[in-house]
Amino acid sequence: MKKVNLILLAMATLVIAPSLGLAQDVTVKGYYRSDGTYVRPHIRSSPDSSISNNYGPSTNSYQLMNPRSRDYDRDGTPNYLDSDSDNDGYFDNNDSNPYGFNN
Ligand SMILES: [Ca+2]
Ligand SMILES: [Ca+2]
Ligand SMILES: [Ca+2]
Repeated sequence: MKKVNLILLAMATLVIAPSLGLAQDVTVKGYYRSDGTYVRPHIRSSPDSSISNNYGPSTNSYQLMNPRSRDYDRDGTPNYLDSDSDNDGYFDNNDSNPYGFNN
């Protein structure tokens, strides 16, 4: 009986887990911008109206494919969970440069 429950739980997890956010990531293939710059393949969050849940820029190749490890201000809270990713006092959704560019 217990084994059956475990199998059912495992199956339910496989079906439900992707709908909880894991499946929302978008894998972007490498491409060239119109100005000729190459954009390496990377993973980003699916577009929505909120900036604060974005993964933000990666700072190394590991972060490129592991967006949940990106932590711009290195405070231990990854960008997608950090409401003020660059720690300048302005929340991401009200920050014209949420990752510190041009600040
Ligand atoms: Ca977003
Ligand atoms: Ca952070
Ligand atoms: Ca900010």
